Amino acid sequence: MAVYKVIYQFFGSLALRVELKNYYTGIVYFMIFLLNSLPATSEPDRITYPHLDNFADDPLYNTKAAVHLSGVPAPTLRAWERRYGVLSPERAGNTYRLYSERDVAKIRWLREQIERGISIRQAVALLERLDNREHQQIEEAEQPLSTEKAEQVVPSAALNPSAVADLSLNNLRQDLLKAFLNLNEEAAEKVIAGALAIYGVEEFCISLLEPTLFEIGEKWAKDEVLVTIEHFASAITRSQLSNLIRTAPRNQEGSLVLTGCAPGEYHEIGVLMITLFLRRQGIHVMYLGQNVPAIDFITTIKRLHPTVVCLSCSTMDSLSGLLEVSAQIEALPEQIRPTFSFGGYLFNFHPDLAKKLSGQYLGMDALEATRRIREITRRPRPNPPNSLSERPAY
Ligand code: B12
Repeated sequence: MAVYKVIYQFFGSLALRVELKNYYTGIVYFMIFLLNSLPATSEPDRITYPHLDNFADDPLYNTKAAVHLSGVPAPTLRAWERRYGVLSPERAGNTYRLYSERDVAKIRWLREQIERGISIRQAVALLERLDNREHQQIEEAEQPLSTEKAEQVVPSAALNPSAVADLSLNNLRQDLLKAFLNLNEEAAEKVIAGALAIYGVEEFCISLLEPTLFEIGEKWAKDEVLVTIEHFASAITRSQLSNLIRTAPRNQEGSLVLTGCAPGEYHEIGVLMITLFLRRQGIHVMYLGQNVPAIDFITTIKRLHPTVVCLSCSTMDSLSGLLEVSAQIEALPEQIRPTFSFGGYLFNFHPDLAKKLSGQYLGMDALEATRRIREITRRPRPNPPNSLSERPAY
């Protein structure tokens, strides 16, 4: 790039000197300028083993010092110790934690991985793998980031000592609720990033997002908050889930599961969670969106031959839409008829309704639904359609 700059400056000054005002020459200079501003192609991002054996293992630093040296706040360190067993600082006199140089190197390495978009769970697993390799004395202990199916998370606020004090789920729920009620996007994203640095994706969804939205819904129903707050909270949640779905490893083979909302249904966050969990389990899944008309479900089923169709229904008003899809699926030839399955907020409060519907009720939450769908996809299909292997590309 520097070469272009020199050429550009040289010709630029030459052009000035001879007062060359030719239009086409100007374009050539402009293109050189554009080339100059192109980003340099970079090497694939590499993850390097921290060579922990090079660091002393003697217990030296108290928590305050370890926080200072690593830039990772104390609650995050304790959570990494408790949940992932990745740190085991000695206890001085059975009370204070003492971290070694090696611990600090490890913490810094984990911090770097999270900052580049890997979840804490994956970073810990990767460290273990690299550690094992190192100890088996296999030479190649480095690998490109692109081969890791990295979960993209927002660079974490949990790594900012001043940003997060208490990372218990209870506290995170309160902080997230507060951020939503204050329409504070930055604060909400900090809480979310903090939670994702510590908790697994499933726990993050079920134990943080779901109860917080429930709380918002209760406040909305009691007229304590405006609908704008509800929209704001669901927009942020939706975008986080979409991000996690987009960056989860995508399997394009095997039994296909179509997920979506019944005709007339706009509550999609629960079924987005199911989509995410299925994708994270390596299941071929495609989300079709909110308020999908029955006829469009049927056309798509005929085209893609899914094994399972999973629909969400949260309100009584969309129950008729759900029934319509169910009836139309029932009428399909057996060869292409997928298992029709359903669930949603409505059935959590009216379980008897679920018994009256034909199709498979998948249970009260996204984890249970994921387990049951997984079971269905593992069963052999009675009469697989001939064209299954010729499923069109999409
Ligand atoms: C966000 C929200 C909206 C957003 C949805 C945005 C979006 N993109 O999804 C919008 C603004 C569109 C909306 C609209 C309405 N909403 Co609303 N909404 C909510 C709110 C606050 C959160 C819902 C949510 O996403 N929760 C988080 C998810 C994760 O929880 P969940 O949906 O319960 O899902 C879990 C389980 O139910 C289950 N599950 C969910 N789907 C599925 C599917 C399957 C297959 C299975 C097995 C399981 C399953 O697993 C999930 C996770 O474990 C709830 C409050 C609440 N109590 O939930 C009200 C709520 C659901 N809404 C309600 C109402 C009344 C409405 C409206 C009628 C308001 C209106 N007058 O316009 C409309 C109806 C729109 C429609 N036709 O669908 C009521 C429903 C009452 C009822 N029982 O009928 C609630 C309960 C609010 C309240 N307290 O009164 N809403």
